[in-house]
Amino acid sequence: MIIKSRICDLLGIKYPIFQGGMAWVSEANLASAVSEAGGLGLISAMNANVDYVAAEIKKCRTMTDKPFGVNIMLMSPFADDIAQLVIDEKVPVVTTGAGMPSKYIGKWLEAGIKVIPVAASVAFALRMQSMGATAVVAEGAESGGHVGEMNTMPLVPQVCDALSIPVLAAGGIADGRGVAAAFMLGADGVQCGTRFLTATECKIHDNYKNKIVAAHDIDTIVTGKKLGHPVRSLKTVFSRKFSQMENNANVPSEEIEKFGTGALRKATQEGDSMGCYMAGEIAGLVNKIQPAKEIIEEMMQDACNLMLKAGDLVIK
Ligand code: TUI
Repeated sequence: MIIKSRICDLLGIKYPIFQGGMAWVSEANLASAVSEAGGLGLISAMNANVDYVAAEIKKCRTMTDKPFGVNIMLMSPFADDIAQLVIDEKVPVVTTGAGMPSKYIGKWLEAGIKVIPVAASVAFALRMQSMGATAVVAEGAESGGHVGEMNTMPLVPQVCDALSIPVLAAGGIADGRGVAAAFMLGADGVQCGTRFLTATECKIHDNYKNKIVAAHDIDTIVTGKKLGHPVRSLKTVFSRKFSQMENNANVPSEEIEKFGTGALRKATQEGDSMGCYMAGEIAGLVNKIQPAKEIIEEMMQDACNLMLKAGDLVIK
């Protein structure tokens, strides 16, 4: 049993499931494992320079010959250079986050790259479609990391109604139930981040994986609203302190910004208690460490079974 959607044919992938491009998390090892398993693996360009991203692309190609993508975080100081690199390297798919990719889209499409921006509102998604985007990821605020204002349940069907290109749902999806629900909302696939944090091939510190496995439903918090870039992460000593600083009118924004600098790296590389453990609200549901292939096949098989069984609820 398999769910085939438009996005599978468009990208040449087996399963309509993307692994989110997570800063300090999504490198060649994880991305290639996801692509090799039939999903779309993504390398995060995060704030890294061209040399780092070029090396990850090369490494990914030694580990899989299946399609993969690069996620460009548009707040990166190297965004212009990475935008050119993906053209030079003939990367099959580019996703973007945390901003407006308008100035690059035309060049990417001309180079034959499939362009899939992350959108957090209908207006943004429509602009992306009008610029020729191949598809969009509609990401709700249940997601980990940088978040918009809309939640997945209301965002996805509204984006689907407004657009004719494929829509991938993201934010709060980590099992077959989430995948089935996304299709019911009109999506053509899903993007998952948090679930892949505990993939065997994900190279983050064990403390990070263990915190995800141990997390409960109410264990995430959004901080950074005052700074203009809200971020969802696990409640930790770091995030509580960050939140306190934000709620104290006497603490200047520069001091808060400084406190947060390097916190994601500390979490992913060192498992430090003062790290920022970005994670989605669905972390409470993620409770085992397993290979990416198992994650994908489990999610897709469960979704197939649920979608078949759903008809039993309908009385004609
Ligand atoms: O980009 C993400 N998630 C991220 S990026 C990131 S790195 C970071 N680190 C520290 C502080 C801030 C960021 C961690 N997580 N998801 C995709 C996403 N994009 N969510 C929301 C958006 C978005 C926001 C604004 C997309 C477009 C947008 O447009 C603004 C505009 O110009 O209209």
